[in-house]
Amino acid sequence: MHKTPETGYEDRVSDFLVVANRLPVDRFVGPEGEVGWRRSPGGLVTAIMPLMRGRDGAWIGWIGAADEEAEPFTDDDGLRLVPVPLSGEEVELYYEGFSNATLWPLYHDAIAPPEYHRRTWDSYVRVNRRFAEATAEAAARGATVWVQDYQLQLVPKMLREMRPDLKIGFFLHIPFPPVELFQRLPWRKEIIEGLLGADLVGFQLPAGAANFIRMARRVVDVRAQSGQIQFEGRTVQARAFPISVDVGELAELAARPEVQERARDIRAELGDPDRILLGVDRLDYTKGITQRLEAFGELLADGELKPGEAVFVQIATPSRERVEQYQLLKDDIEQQVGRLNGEFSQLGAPVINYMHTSYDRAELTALYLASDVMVVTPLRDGMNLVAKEYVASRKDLRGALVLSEFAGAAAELRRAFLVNPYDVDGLKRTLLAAIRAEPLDLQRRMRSMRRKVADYDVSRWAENFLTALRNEGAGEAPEEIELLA
Ligand code: GDG
Repeated sequence: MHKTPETGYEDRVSDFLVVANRLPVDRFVGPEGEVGWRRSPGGLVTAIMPLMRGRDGAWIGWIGAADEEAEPFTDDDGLRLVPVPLSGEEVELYYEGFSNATLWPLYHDAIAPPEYHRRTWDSYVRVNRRFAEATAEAAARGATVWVQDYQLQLVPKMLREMRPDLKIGFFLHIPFPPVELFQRLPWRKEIIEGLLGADLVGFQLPAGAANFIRMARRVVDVRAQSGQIQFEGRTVQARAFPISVDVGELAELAARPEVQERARDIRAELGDPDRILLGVDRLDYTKGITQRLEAFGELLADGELKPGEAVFVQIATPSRERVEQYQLLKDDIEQQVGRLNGEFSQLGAPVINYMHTSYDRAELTALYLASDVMVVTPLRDGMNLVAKEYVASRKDLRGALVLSEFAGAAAELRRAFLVNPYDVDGLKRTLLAAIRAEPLDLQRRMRSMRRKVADYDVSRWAENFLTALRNEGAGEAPEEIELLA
């Protein structure tokens, strides 16, 4: 697309653009060798699709395969997809390197040591510029742009320089760390300035917004009051918008007879133990998987739990497999599972069922319904959708949620069995309390948590963010855009 000299951006079509590291589609090759695209399931795309309907929406992102160029295309639902290519080297430096070996651990309390390399940073800058350019190319005059997450923190500033007419929002899905940690980053000023290019910067929790404002005060010359930052003659809002799940979709799945049937089968296949404990996570060191298995193992070793009385099912979805810390963690978990099963299992009845694979939504929902105790013990987590999905699928008011205090979700789900995952004894006590809780107690807790999740689902999250963005002063937006039909 080209800028026509006298009219500006009229030939650029999209007036609402989402910019994320990944496009919400996966490529597949059919039986005849033909290439197609399949919508990848995910809360973000479900939340955003209704807002795209009736508008000229576009999604800008990487197609997930290195060294592949693809032209913009429109999927079966009418969503325009604009692929941003990444070379193999950029996947290694920008994605696995700076995003996942520097920013991810740093923003999660440096649970794993963050690496600082100038080469990966240079690649991060280059790739962020490519995303900004692709967006500037595709956006209509005065369009609204919503940039997602830690891989793209430089895009708001770059985009504003290219296209001051745009309204730019940014949402960070992971925690924004305290000043003491963030200031280690050699490129802290560039990141803060990158984010300040937005009109609205959204965080999961108020603490994230407060950390960001504190850091902005420290590294650049800004004034800030009640979440409003004055920067280079503009106002930037920093606020919390806790993300949620698609409650309707989960309720529908959980009500399907075949899903309920599958839940009963799962229990039978596990040997009908008294209690099934369940963990569902990406295989990531932030999720506290080894901590929860250690506590479970000690309960068996102490004789507090008898083998056959309780079975642990741990799903660990493969993730970032080429990053060293993830390979180490995978080995650790496998060893731990092997050791505990070797020690406590009986023939044909392992105490831990460990699956390093991913399942479809229906199977996941059946697992939620089959389990008695959902164990969510991250050492740090922006929100944790699994906790909210569990609650949204338990219309039967059965089941206990054990939830780390360090998951963003703990701010809302106060009636969960809250726990500090660093405290092994506390974790053991809490697991036991959840295992032994009275049905009436569980019902009361679940009812209260379900109210919270139902009141504020993922569509409300998206609407709230976009309403706040619309009401925020933008660059030179020529007219008010009706975002919410
Ligand atoms: C980041 C932040 C924040 C998992 N296994 C399977 C599967 N899943 C789905 C879950 C859930 C999602 O993946 C995981 O979301 P989480 O929120 O738990 O964790 P992150 O991936 O770390 O997400 C997090 C989130 O962004 C949103 O802002 O909450 O704090 O870290 O939806 O159900 N889905 C399927 N099969 C699986 O095997 N289909």
